[in-house]
This record gives sequence, C-alpha cells and structure tokens, in this order.
Amino acid sequence: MSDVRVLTGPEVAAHASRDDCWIIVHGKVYDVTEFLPEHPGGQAIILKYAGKDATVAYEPIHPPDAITTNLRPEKHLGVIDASTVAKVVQEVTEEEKRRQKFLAARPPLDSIINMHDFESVARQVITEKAWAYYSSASDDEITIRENRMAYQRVWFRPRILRDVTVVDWSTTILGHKSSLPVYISATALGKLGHPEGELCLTRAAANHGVIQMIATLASCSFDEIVDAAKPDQTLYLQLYVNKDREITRKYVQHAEKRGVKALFITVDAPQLGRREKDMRMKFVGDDGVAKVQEGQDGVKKDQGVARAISSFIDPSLSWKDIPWFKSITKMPIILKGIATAEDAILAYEAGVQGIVLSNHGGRQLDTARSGLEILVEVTAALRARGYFPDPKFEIFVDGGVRRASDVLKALALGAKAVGVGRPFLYAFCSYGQEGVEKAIQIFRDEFEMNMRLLGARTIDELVPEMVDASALSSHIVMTPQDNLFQQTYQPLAGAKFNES
Ligand code: PYR
Repeated sequence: MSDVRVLTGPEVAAHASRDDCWIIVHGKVYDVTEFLPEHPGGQAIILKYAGKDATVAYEPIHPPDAITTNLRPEKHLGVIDASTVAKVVQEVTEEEKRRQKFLAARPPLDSIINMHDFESVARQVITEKAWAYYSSASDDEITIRENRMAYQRVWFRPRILRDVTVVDWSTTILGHKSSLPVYISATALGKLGHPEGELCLTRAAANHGVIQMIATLASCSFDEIVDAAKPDQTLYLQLYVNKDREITRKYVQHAEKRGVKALFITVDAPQLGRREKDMRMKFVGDDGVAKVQEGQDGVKKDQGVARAISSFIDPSLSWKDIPWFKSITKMPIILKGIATAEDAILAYEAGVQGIVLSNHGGRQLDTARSGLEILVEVTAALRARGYFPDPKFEIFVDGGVRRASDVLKALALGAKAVGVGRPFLYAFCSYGQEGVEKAIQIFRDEFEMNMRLLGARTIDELVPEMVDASALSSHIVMTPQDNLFQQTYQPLAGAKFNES
C-alpha cells in the first residue's frame, strides 16, 4: 500500500502567497515557501505559479532533479490528482505559429554545409527567448564579433609537395583520444532550444569519438547526461563554483566517481555579463500567466535568463582556492577563462594541468581580446620561462570557431585543442542529435581538405611557421576595399527553407 498523499487542484490553489506557497512540478506538489528567498532565479518567477502547475516554466530551465535535491523531503507534499487541476490552455502565440512554420520547412540536413547554416536555421526554429539567451553577448557585443575577425587576421603559409594522400586530424586531449582536435564546450540550458537538450550532444559525441564538456547549468541533469554516454566515452565537467563550497565539493566528487575525466573551472564569470538581447526578453513575468504578487518583491523584470540562473556563483573565488580543488579531486584541473599571459603564468605555477584562453563566447567582459590573440601572448611568455611546451600543461582556446581552418590556426600557434560551443548548440537546436553528427562530419571534411592544402599530414606537423599572425594584435588593420569586385560579388547565402 502506498501512503503517498494525493492532493487536489483547489487544495494547492489555497497556498498561493509569499507566506504560504505551494507549486506543482511534474505531477508532484511541493511547499516552496521557505525556499523562495534562496531560488537562484528570484522569488517572482515562483510566485507567478504559486498554487499552480509550474512545470512549463520549470522544465527548460532546470534539470529534472533540481527541485528534489534542493527541497528537504518534508517539503515534498504528495502527488496531484490531475483530474482536479484546471487545464491551462496555452495560447498559441503568433511567434509560436511562425516558429512551427519554420520548423516544418527546415532545410534538409544534407543541404547544410557549414556551421553558419546551423546558426541561421536555429535562429528561425527556436523561441525568441532561447535565441536571445544563446546568441547574446555582453554590452556592445564587440568581443563576440572580434572572436570571428581575429581568425581572419591570421593567414596561412602553406607548404607544398608533401604527399598528403593520408591526413590524420585525430589527437589526444588531456591524455584522452579524440577523433577531432575539437571538444564540445559547455553551453547552458539546452532544453530552451530542443526538448532533448544536451543529450543530443552526448549521443552524437559517443558515435564519433568526440569529447563533451558537461555544463554545470545544463538543462539535463548531470546523471542523465552520464547515463546517456557509452561506458568508455570521455566526458569533462565545466564547473561554476557555488558560494556553498559543500555543494561544489559533492558535485565534483560525484562527477569524479561517475568517471568524468577533467574539471574545467570557469574563472571569468564572478558575475554573468549584461547581455542586452537576453535582458530585453524580460525573462520574469512575460508570458501572460498568473500575475501573483508580481513586482512586489523587488526582483526586476528585466534580468534575462542569464541573471535568473546564476546568482549561486561565488564571486569570491580566488587563486587561494586552487589547493582546495586539488584536495577534493584527482581529476586534472583546467582554468577556463584565462585572458592574459600574467594569469597563464600564475596558473602554470599553481600546478593546474591546463588553461582555456577564452572570453566566454563574448558574453563576459566586452572588448576583452580573442582567445587566439591571447594564445600568441601566452605561449611567448610561458616559453620565456621554460614553461612551454610542457606535455603536462595543455593550452586550449575557444570563441568564434566556425571552421576547421580556424582550429588549424590555433593549433599551429600552440593550442592543444579548441572548444566549440554555439555551433554544436545550434546544430542540435535545429536538427537534434543528427545535427550534431552532421556538424562533426563537416568539421572532418574541412580538416581533410585544409590539412591537405596546408601540407600538414598530422596534428604534430602544424607549426607556427604555417601561419602569419603578425596582424593579430592589430585591432584595426587597413584593408582597402576592392570596390569593383565588391559590386559584383554575390554574398554566400544560407541553406534554403522549403517553400510553404
Ligand atoms: C552563460 O550564460 O554564459 C553561462 O555560462 C551560464
């Protein structure tokens, strides 16, 4: 006999205030009154659903176990008798109609030929809120654009007549085999863009020998992702450090126990940047559902998704904490978000196993430099101290990578591998797991061609002499416009949607 309490809709609805707040999530009823002030996304969003079913709002933002791990068992009140809950008729908005139309008319996957295609499809087929969160960058979005432009300021110096019949772009990353010199970098909230969220990445990575970095703020729970992986699949973990270090300790040790192979601690986000496209989406209170006490608790409505999910991040994180991380895990520790030679030296001397030169996809400090530009400065400074090259200290770069040719430039300049975030995210938002598999295949095709044309048969043959990076740190380079050519040049077009 089960002794689970069954509650009715009216019973739950009687608890709809700040002082007494129950909500329904996935058919279960929770008393969240005491939890309200602790909710990372603020109280207002919960109060909107006080006494009601919050599943629709909860689902894309939280891993399924977020509520059960954060609420004490006595706050789990029972299950809801679904027949007693008034059905919420979700109005199909004009935006949703438009989105569904584009979704039905997506370009066939075999017409997708580069990473930009995924981005242009994703832009149409995900919600405006998801697009704003994913695509946005901080302030004037100068760094996100610079991330692309930096790669275009580096030019190749290809070598010829080297018998490039066989080329091999496989490598090892932190001692683990990878079929590409690329890993899937952490991006948050995958279910905002696709119902299966990050699992699309995990399953595709499994099929192609690619390494995935799991995000602390993934929509799928950590365990769901690890459960979806193959037994020998390499996974890394991106870590946002919690103000409550006990939560972080447990999370890291659980990850290690479950076989995660490296810990990437994000060090460039003591606070998430102001992403204005995201902020304009008015994450809190924008869907016309219950307006319970909205605006009364001082939580501004213009915080955006980023602010709503990130208040737990500890801004006090410092170099002093590195020994503590080493004491709680044997996983290699990599600092993600190094932006200067000075900090690269400190990282090396702190005894971590690697660094990611990154500006967080342009989402943090605007006008921070590109990872590629930082790479040149960092390798020179480390080399001068005898710290580079060192097989026990790997250097990664991320931000703006859309082509294998970008990756080859970073590798020639000393990176061990390159992180790719948004392109894989857009690939699964547009086509699920198959999209990610296609993205990997495109990278493969591009590696084959570019390595042949560059005269590098293996990753080891990529050397600094194969690139001219002399203009990299010149943020304004005079390039005269070829007007006559420009008038007749037809810009490349994205993949075409089917006619409706
Ligand atoms: C971001 O929004 O950039 C996070 O890392 C969560």
